[in-house]
Amino acid sequence: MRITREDVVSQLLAGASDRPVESADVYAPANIALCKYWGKRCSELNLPVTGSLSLSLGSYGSHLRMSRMTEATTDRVTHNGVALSADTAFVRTLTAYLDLFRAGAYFNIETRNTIPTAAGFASSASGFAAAVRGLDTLMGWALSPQALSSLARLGSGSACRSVYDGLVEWDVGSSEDGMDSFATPLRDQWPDLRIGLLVLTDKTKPIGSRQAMQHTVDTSPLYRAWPETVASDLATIKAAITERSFERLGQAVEGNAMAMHSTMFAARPSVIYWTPETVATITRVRQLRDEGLMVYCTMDAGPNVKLLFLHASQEAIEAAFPDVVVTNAYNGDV
Ligand code: 2P0
Repeated sequence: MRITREDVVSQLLAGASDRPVESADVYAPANIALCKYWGKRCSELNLPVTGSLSLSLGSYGSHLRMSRMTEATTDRVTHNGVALSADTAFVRTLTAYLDLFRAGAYFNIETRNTIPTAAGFASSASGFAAAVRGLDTLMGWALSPQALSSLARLGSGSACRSVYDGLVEWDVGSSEDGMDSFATPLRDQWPDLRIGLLVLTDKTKPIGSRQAMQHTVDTSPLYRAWPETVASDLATIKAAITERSFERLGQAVEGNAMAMHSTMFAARPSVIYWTPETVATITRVRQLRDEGLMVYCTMDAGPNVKLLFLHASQEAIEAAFPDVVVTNAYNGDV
């Protein structure tokens, strides 16, 4: 029998306390995967083909205020101060997710992103992690971080990692209901790690990540090599973190992003997020490395490049990329 999101929600909420409050005001950071989540074994539950590992972006993420409306007949969603129409993709996905929890009520939701949204950095990760935190506070469930992570995954896979600050690993799990597929913070943290965001374009993406991911799994002959690549990269990345070997970390992180994009290039038809600016930035990063600056890059389902470096290199990075937005996962409590 096929397991539905409703089945999983009722399992996760069984035994939760029920002390609703008037409104909730919460925050969740965005995250950048150092080892990527790319491909699902179950799209209903957002269960991944492989594990993944990310670094949260500290104060760059989603603030969310949420309350229940008794008289309303639809949810009301405001994003960065603008009321969103019910037929935008974001509201449709969010509303379908809230259907899992509404028990007859509709929600008034105000979100505000601190990450540059127009530049395509706004992942669904911080939005869904904040929505889950909002629901937990509003309904007074007092769920465990593990349950919050699992609920966030049902909204968007990468959101399960945005429940935490710092370095976070999402376990692939093996059970059919996904109860063993949730994220936890790594025991080893690395406070000197920094992610730099580079805004290369504000054009909308040619294809959304959810669709691109499925298309790659379905059609790319290179996807067969992906699980093995991740197994090796995840092990290297975790070992490099434990050993504090930045070079080893950076090589595996950059290689993992390149391998993910290679699966997309080989999809039929090809998924190409890269623009000439993407290639120029990658080239510049290599040049800087040749000159002795320890900086690596990673790319997600979009044209923008994210830089990985250590705090000690921040000044040099800012000199080389005057527009870089430097994020620090360790602003918050890790
Ligand atoms: C990641 N990405 O690990 C990878 C790398 C994009 C490239 O997670 O369908 O929005 O909601 O589970 O989480 C983007 O995919 O996909 C993503 P769904 P999601 O960060």
